Amino acid sequence: MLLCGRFTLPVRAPLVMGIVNATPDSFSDGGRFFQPEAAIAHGHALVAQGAHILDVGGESTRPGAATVPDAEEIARIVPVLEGLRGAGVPLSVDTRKPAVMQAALAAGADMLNDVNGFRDPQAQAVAASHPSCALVVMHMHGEPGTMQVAPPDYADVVAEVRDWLAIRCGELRAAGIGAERLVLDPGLGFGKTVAQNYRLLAHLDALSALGYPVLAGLSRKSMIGAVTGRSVDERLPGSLAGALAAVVHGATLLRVHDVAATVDALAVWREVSTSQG
Ligand code: HH2
Repeated sequence: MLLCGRFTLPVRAPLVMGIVNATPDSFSDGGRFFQPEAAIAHGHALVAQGAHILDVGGESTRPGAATVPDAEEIARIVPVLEGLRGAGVPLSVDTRKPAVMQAALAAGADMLNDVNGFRDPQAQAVAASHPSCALVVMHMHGEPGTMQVAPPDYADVVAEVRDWLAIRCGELRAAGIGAERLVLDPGLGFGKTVAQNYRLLAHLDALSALGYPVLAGLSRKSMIGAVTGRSVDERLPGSLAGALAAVVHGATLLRVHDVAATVDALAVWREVSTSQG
């Protein structure tokens, strides 16, 4: 079970995390849900489509993105969290800033999704000061502004990402955070080449072997475009194939833009897997 603020989630079945980007510039839906009313309506629609968690973000982390001041990011996400508090699912907040995490928890967030992997001691302290929020610990080399300029030449990307995540989890556990609050994420598209992203996707089980649920986020990303030749708004079929591959290889949470289509794909996959034996 995953302790997730007001909720406890089973981590056996694949869980779908629907993306709510309250940003003007996200790579696939920037500007569509920038107004709080639009973001709140989108969040409710994703829950109606079957989302198990909503991930609210106020800063794009696409490659090359500039950082947003804390106050601006807080102003973007808090009204959205308040508007979605009654949606009936856990609310995650996608931020790497301790002050934003603090404000999000005060506004009722159940989960902190840190693309920085809680590297920042202050982010660790915020997480430790809250008794029950879940934490998504994501691997990222460098930071979004520059991460794709020269992705590192990992000797063994799977082992290096796994070991990095294990260190972060060790730090969080040492800060008093229980194992039942942690989720690991390889950070697909964050400072990695296309080949490195696919290698990680094919070896997610190496991360789940650490004993924590694994989240995969590849929806509409350039790793899909690289093999299909499709533009961002044409990447749904490729994203669904990637989502199913992630589940087969050990992911229990999928972070997606297209919730309804992902829920359908998972229903078919689940039927096949329960018909096997
Ligand atoms: N990907 C994005 C943002 N946050 N968080 C986790 N844990 N894992 C991911 O793979 C991940 C993430 C990028 O996608 P999106 O939010 O759609 O775009 P943008 O960062 O441009 O807002």
